Amino acid sequence: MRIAQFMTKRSARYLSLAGLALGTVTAGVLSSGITGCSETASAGKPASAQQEQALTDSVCIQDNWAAHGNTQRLTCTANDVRVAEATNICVHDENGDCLDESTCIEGTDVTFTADFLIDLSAQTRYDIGVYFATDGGGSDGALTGQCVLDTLDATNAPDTFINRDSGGDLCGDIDAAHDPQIAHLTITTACVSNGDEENPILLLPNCTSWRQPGSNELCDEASDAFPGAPSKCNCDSTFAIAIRVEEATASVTKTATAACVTFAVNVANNTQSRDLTLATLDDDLYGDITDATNANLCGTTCGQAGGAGSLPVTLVPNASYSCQFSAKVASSDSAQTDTVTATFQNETLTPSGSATIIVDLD
Ligand SMILES: [Ca+2]
Ligand SMILES: [Ca+2]
Ligand SMILES: [Ca+2]
Repeated sequence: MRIAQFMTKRSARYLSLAGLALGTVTAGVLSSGITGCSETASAGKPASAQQEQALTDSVCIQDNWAAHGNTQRLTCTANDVRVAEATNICVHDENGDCLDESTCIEGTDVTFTADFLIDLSAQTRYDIGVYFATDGGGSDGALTGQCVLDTLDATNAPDTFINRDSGGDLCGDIDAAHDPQIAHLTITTACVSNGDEENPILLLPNCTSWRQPGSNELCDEASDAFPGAPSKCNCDSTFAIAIRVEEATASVTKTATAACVTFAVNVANNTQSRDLTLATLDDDLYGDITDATNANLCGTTCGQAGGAGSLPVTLVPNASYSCQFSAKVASSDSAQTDTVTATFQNETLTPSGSATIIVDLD
């Protein structure tokens, strides 16, 4: 998963303050903070399913060969039987249904069903074993590591299955009259790309094994399907099928879009002998700054019983009322001026004070 994060620098600066005489309101910028960030994220989920076929084993071909007491390295130089093609691909979703598009997320497991065409280019061969690497294959494809082994039977190859053996042999064979074999297999494997940068598809290294006349033995479980000799197998470590491999990507972007700027407000009764009763404080850009529910505000102490005190409030001569509010200021290259105006009960005076700021978050 790659994460990209961007945070723009911010700057907030104030340019000027202004106030009026008599009842005086001053507004100043105290501080600013970033707000209004957004995030997006997504991630893929692997699907999983049980193997459906009866004659399967979780073993790679060299490991299975060795498990039967063979010490030579397999060479798999023969070409008698090979996996030629995969068609009718269905990538399972978490419910086992086919995805609309055959894709998998690199680094996760993918479960799919496909029809594998298994070609014969020799005389009759017996007890076909089809090994698929389920770990991407590593350096040696389906020779060692993690693999699934399937034999052919009437269930997974219903249209082409033939078994020319008798005596309890269960493993499908291939002959000229039943070529190619078509194996309908469900495989769960690591989603590994074939490395094609323009069209990355699922790498599915595989090997096939068979028995030639003279080494045809009883095959009644999947692990009996191993080569009749070190050369009697075929491996394709670059085999890939049409399941598009997508990189597991997610991103988070974070952009500063607005700042909370805190303004200080001071309302002074500049008279010598007259009480003034402060009634309201309104900002021409942000509205009622004594309303804590005002959506334009990040917060306010103005008019708050637990803050600067509720309004109305009586100011004796030379007394003042001080509070502060924070407002959401959008980023802008140009100066923004807002003005706070006070009103008083039973008075017509409406003093105001302004502050001009630039909040440039680029
Ligand atoms: Ca391997
Ligand atoms: Ca057989
Ligand atoms: Ca056999």
